[in-house]
Amino acid sequence: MLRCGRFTLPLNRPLIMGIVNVTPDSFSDGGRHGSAAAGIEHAFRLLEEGADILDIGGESSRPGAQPVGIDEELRRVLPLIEALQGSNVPLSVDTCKTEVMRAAIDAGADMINDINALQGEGALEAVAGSNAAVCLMHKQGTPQTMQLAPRYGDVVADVMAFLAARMAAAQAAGIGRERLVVDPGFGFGKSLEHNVTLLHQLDRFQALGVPLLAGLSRKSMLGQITGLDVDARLIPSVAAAVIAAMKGARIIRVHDVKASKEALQIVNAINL
Ligand code: 7PJ
Repeated sequence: MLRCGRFTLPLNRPLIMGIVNVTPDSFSDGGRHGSAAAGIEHAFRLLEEGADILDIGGESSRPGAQPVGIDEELRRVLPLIEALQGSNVPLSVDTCKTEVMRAAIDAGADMINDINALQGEGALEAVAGSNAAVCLMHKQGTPQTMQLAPRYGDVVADVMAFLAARMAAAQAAGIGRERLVVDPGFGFGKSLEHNVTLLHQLDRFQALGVPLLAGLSRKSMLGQITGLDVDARLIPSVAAAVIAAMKGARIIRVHDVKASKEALQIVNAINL
């Protein structure tokens, strides 16, 4: 079970987290959802397709992306939180800014998805004073520089040690384990070999004892393997989602909800 704001989520089967980007420079939708109205429309489509959670993001974290200001990020994200309040699925907000976390939680967000694992000033406290869930993700470096020269001793052990330390920090700040999710952060300061090793050994992360989130949808590792452009990575993305689910991921973060859901129905039927 995951305590997630207004919801308590059963995690006996993998849940689909649908990605709602409200950024003009999003890596894989070219900014087609760059306005609040377009973002809301896209979110409703993902709900119709069967998304179990929506992940609303107002700042692109693709490699090389430029940061956005607090006001601009709030202008992008808050209208969606408000418009989607009645939709009866948990609303996650993808942000690493403490001010955005606070405002999002006040507006009704059920989960904070922080690619910076609450390492920002005041971030632990912003989440601790709520009942929101939080996803603690690993990355090496910053989106501006992370793909230049990623280095690890043992990538799985290093990423697990980081996540264990952030779980301890979160719990020390008063965020109970029942609100924690962890994520190895595919593509965030990782070479193709690192990403492949993490996916191959994803089951090891279950030892951390909290639900595991995996985000592989349309990522460049899939392009490196197949040679396909970002808009043509549906089938590789679904294959990666299936592998992640079979290795124990309990939340799968995807752009293509309908196809992912159909594929995971088969995984669920076989795992029963
Ligand atoms: C992830 C994310 C991920 C979590 C992004 C993209 C880049 N949050 N935000 N995990 N990726 N928790 O979608 O390609 O892998 S943005």
